[in-house]
Order: sequence, then C-alpha cells, then structure tokens
Amino acid sequence: MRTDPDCIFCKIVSGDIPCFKLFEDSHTLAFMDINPANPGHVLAVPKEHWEDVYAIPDSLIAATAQTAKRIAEAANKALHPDGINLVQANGPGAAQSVFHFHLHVLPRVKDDALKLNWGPKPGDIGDIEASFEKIKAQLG
Ligand code: DGP
Repeated sequence: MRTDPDCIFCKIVSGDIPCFKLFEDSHTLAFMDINPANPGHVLAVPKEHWEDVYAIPDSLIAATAQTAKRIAEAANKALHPDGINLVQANGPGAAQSVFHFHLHVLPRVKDDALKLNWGPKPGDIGDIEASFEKIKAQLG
C-alpha cells in the first residue's frame, strides 16, 4: 500500500497514532477532526497516501466520497445540524495543511460565521467566460 512515514494521516491509518475512528472499509477511514471547526467535524480519507485531488486515483476519490456521504448521513441524523458542508483543500492557497487527501464532513450551524461562506454576488461575465475558455481548453 502507498504510504508516507512522515504523514500524520498515514500514522492514523496504521494505528500508530490514535483517533476517534467512526468507520473503516478496505480503502477508506473516517475519524473525528482533532481541530474541529464545529461540533461533529469528521475527516474521510483514503488509506493509501495520495497528496491531493490531482494525485488520487479516480477509484479512491470515489471510495472516499462514498465514505463521506455515509458519515454525512449519520451526522445529519445524530446531530441535526442546520446543514453540512463537504470541503476539500488542495495546496497551501486553499489552506491544505495535511498533504494526504481528505474530505471534511463539516456540520454547520446557521450564522456560525465560518469563513467558508463567501456570500454570493454577481460575477463579471467577461471574467467568467475567460476562465471558462481556459478550463474548457484543458478538458479537450
Ligand atoms: P486541511 O487543513 O484541509 O489540510 O485539514 C487538515 C485537518 O486535519 C485539520 O482540520 C486538522 C486535522 N488534523 C491534523 N492533525 C490531526 C491529527 O493528528 N488527528 C486528527 N484526528 N486530525 C488532525
């Protein structure tokens, strides 16, 4: 299995570091986040070490998403939050701090003022189209 001896999540997967383990299957693990943004904050990870969304194989991101869905359903029933965000960071600019792919399952309380909420406002159509053209060109 792909692993990194310096990775904190690999150490959790191997059992070298304890966690509040909620769920495990052959490819994924879900455990409580040690720095919760809100009560009930959970992380779903692939057991293999893949740094981010660019590196992780399709099958493993799918398996991790399925685990996150299972956790979100359980947290919704157990905690009755006002909502749940699934959040995932890639790179320091997106505030990724652990470079082992993970999905945050983040229960929300109305008006909890987490910085995640950017407050929708209309974009510039020219800017939107310019980004659209660049990304579309990469998709082929
Ligand atoms: P991110 O910043 O998106 O890479 O999120 C990393 C999360 O990992 C952050 O919310 C805190 C959590 N975390 C870091 N170290 C540990 C740990 O040792 N145990 C647990 N359970 N969570 C950790």
